[in-house]
Amino acid sequence: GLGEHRAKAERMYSLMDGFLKNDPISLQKDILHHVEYTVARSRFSFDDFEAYQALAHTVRDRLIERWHDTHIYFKRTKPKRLYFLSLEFLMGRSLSNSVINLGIEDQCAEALNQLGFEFEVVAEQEGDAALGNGGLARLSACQMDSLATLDYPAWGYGLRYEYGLFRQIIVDGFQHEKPDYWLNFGNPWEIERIHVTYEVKFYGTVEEVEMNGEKQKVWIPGETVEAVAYDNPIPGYGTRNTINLRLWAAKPSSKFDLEAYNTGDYINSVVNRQKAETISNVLYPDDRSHQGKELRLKQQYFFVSASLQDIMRRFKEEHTNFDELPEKVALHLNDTHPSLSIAEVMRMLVDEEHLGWHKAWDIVCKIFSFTTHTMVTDGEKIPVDLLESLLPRHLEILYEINFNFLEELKKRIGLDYSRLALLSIVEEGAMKSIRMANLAIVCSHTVNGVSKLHLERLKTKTFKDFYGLYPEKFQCKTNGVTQRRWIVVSNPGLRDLISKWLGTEAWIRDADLLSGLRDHLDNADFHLEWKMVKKVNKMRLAEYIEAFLTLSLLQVSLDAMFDVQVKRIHEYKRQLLNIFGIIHRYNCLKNMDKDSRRKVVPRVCIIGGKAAPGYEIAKKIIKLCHAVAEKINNDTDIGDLLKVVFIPDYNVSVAELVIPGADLSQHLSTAGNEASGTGNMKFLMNGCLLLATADGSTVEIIEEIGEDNLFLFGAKVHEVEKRRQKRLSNLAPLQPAKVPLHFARVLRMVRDGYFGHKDYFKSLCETVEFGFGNDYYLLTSDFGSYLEAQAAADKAFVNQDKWTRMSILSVAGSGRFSSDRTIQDYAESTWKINPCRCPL
Ligand code: KOT
Repeated sequence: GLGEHRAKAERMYSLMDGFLKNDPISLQKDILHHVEYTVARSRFSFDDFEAYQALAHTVRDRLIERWHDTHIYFKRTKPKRLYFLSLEFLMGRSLSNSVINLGIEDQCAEALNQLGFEFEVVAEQEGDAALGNGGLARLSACQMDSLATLDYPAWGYGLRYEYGLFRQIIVDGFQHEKPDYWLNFGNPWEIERIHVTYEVKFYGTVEEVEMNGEKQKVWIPGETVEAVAYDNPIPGYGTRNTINLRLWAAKPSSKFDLEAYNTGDYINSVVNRQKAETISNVLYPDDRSHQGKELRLKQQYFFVSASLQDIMRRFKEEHTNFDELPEKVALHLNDTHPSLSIAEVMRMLVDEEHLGWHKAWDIVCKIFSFTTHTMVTDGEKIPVDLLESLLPRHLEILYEINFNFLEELKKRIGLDYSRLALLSIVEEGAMKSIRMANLAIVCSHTVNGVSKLHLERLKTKTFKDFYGLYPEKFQCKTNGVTQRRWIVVSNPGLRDLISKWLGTEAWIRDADLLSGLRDHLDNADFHLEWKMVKKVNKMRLAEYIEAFLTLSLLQVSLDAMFDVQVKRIHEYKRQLLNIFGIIHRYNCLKNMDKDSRRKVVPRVCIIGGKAAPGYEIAKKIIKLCHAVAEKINNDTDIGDLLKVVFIPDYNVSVAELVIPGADLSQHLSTAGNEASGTGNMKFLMNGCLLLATADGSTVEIIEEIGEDNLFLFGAKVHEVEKRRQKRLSNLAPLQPAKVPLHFARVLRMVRDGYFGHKDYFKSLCETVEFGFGNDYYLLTSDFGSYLEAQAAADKAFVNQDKWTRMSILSVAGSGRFSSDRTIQDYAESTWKINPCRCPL
């Protein structure tokens, strides 16, 4: 009865009363225990890396405890769960983040201290988990942190790539890629679940069989691979809740072994086993280009199949009737990459659970939501040929979904074949293929954009026709980033300063409180401390630059403005505009007399980012950056007035160092190209001023802090199309007066070999020249406005009082860009899930 139930609950809660203690002595004991028994080193002699491993395992134990408690609690309360499906997560390092979220940083630091170690040094031993490319993947990581912190009953699902995003090394100014074998020294942050495995099937044929007098399709697969779960605990901040990021690794199925006996070809079958593992071997390094490769499709399905088997198993453990699925399960598609899930759920419900097509379809339409991260119309497509051989049953299901969709559509819009062709999930033509975005939109109850501007573009351009059909599906969920990692972990000086002046640490769970900093806007002491924090961060960054780039013996001045552009290299992000601006600045300096030079604000221009290995133009941008740096940095006449630094191998941990040390950051995408941008938010939170176009989420940053507190430039979204037309038409003069003159001069310098490598840079120059690339991203027409914004930044920097006010107002206005706000919005209006807080 009830009493028995209560007694059982009480027993459980008392067991849940964590038994690992968090005082420095207990932590120290555990660290030494792990040095001896996990790392297997003598507790009398171990180095920084071994100290890292031992501390990591000490923290891991505590995470596991909370992880268990959380999951027992979820199992008991059976809330509606969110499953966040993403092929990419850029987690970065875990130690500092975990220790902070567990609230044991001081204790850990003290425990280490007494053993003769320093926490920061130990934390730096950890390598990044880089299982993703860029913005989309880091967003997933920020969102996991918010889901845990806000106590949502959520799970993340992803792939455990053995090789994460390639490491970038620079040789002679050229990018080279090195594999990132990140699991080399073991990974203490994952728990291998050798018993949580599922079979994933590929290839084969579809046959029709009679079952209970009805015809039923069955898929007879040709190949089986096993998926093994690796769990990565995600601790919330200020809560006991610790959720799970479950990543799948491929391993050969025991079915492979059977074949070996059958064919007698032992050696070959062992070699073949190896092939299974290649599925989760390596992350595709292309930021948003889809190549229709079979291995990529295999990865997607492997991920989808394993995750959905796991999700369905859990659902069936807790519930008996599939009608309950929409009340208990929300499946979120992070871009189109996991959208095969739709066909897979249909297959499971129809072929395996025998639900009947219409009933299954009804359920499917209630459980999926979808976020798109791109402005472009030309989205992910899967060639039908590939699907036909790899997933024949799924192809049939996709055809049937499309058939039903088009039939419905005909009833609504009539036989307008050109429109039907546009909306169709199947693209006919030379290369027949499945349009994943169309599939996701048709089957999801919500389609989310990642900024207001992005949503507007989705409605009026990218998915205009779909918006006409389903206006209620389209929603805006402006991105956010977690202030735990982007302030608390990466900028401890600012964290302390904010907490001191707000008189509370509550902003770490409620970023809106940051607006309270405005109360101290004119306080001289506050200003002084604020500037001091920035200075210390600039010192850290300068040390890194000087240590890393010893080859060029570069020294940077702390009085200089640290001007930063770090992100993936893309033409639309216009790193080239930045470099052209630098060359122009150099020209101006060269033409200045001594007197004028004295008034110049010294600059350190920092650029960092990876180019996709096959993206030639992006690679040339990196080389140009180095060529320009070499010329300028070695010009003794220029001295400290201008330095150019390329930071190699930009990743999450480098970002944690660079962002807090930046004075100015650049976000230069041609308006209408960056769906949101999240780097801008990280810089904003760190009191770095933005120099940016009115693109993506920057438009909303302006709403929060006002146009006066950043340096805005360039064509607005509505002007871009006109300017492009103008560039191409013969009627309008191509080169109005003065400003393009500067641009032309800079371009000519690069083209004529002023920075060497004339032939190599030719095709790069052509992207902005007429009759060639036609300057699609409008560098020419934005150049004048860009230089004006740069001049405004110089001017503002001279007035340190004004600059500090702008910096304070940036942080004070950053509350809306916490991923906590984004996640709460998703939870309430898209997923319909409630917090489920594990008792302490
Ligand atoms: C990659 C492949 C296909 C489609 C989209 C992408 C993609 C988009 N990868 N990263 N993004 C970025 O996602 C961020 C988070 O929403 C945005 O802030 C940013 O604007 C996107 O470029």
